[in-house]
Amino acid sequence: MNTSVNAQEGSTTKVSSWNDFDPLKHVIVGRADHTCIPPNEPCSEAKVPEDSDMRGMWGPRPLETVEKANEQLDKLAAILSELGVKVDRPTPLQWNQAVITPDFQTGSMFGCMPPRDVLLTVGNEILLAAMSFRCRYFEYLAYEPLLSRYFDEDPDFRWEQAPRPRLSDASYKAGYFDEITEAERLKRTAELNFVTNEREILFDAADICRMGKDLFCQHGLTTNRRAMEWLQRHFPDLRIHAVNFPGDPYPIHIDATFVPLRPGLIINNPDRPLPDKQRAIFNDNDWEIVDAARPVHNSPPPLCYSSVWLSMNCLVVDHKTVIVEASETRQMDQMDKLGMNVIPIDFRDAYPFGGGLHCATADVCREGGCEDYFPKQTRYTQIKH
Ligand code: DAV
Repeated sequence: MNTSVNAQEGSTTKVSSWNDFDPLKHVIVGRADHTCIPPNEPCSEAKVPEDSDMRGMWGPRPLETVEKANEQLDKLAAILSELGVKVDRPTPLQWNQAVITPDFQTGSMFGCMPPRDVLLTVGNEILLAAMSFRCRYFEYLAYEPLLSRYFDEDPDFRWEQAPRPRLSDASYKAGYFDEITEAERLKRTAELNFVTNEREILFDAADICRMGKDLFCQHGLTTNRRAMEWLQRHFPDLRIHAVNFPGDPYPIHIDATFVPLRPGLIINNPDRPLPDKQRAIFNDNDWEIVDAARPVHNSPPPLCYSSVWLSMNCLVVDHKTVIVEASETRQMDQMDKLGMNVIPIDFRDAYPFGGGLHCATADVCREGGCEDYFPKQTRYTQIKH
């Protein structure tokens, strides 16, 4: 362990990652310190299911749960180091502080366990997302020391920030969650009717699935169409696609729904299938979309935002190796059958802090370049026609 850490010291940073499956070289693993359950705000009820134990609660999470989550995050970092992957960690803030801007106030921040939500790595660029949750407005500060270092160490690194949203009440549909039923949620997902409106550019990085020249963006509670337009102008050489998953009553982040394992292969949440028309681009380019295995658990751990489908929120280390949560035996078996070597790791204590193994990491470097995996384009998903 120590030798591999020492061997990494002094190595210069190279920021470069075009997808979620090429051999992983350098990654950020989140930390649970000081994580809070944020107070209600116009969009946060989006994420808290009707029967959740988190309803009406806010404030710092219990210390023993923070310690357990950090143990599992540290273990993930250690395993990645042993695999030869360079690992960096964010610098947590005291998240239990109010956020006050000219446009809004909220009682606390959130945390820095899921770096995937805020950092979008595209080639030699790391783009800080324009997140729609007020409690996450200053989350990027936890990554500033790392980004600053990458900037000094890699002369080609592009450190970018999407337009900062104002997040005033005008950015949200008033009363969107008032007495909303699950059936109504599903109807609205199918109709592309979400809590945010199109007044501002809003997206979470975890809504974007990177596959070389093509970025597939989930239109949902945390990402709007205007963000996709912005991303298309920001990355003029790439193709931005809008996808959505009508079976998801809480469409937040694509990485427990649509997860590529290697070029040509994607696992898709069977409760949230990609609509037929949007499948055309995958079929036309000989990509296989298979139903993910069903989760082992019937419910998420206590005080968790995410669904049981964190089972498929895996971290692909290379085209043949994947890290999966250790209790998710069905998902592990499926990975095995799909020709992947599985590294199991206990991670359920980290789930409540913002997600699974993919959420808990953000790419700095993977081998490989910007491939065109989808030379045959269809009009059904593309933002620019
Ligand atoms: O199924 O709850 C979780 C994704 C977290 N980044 C879900 C999505």
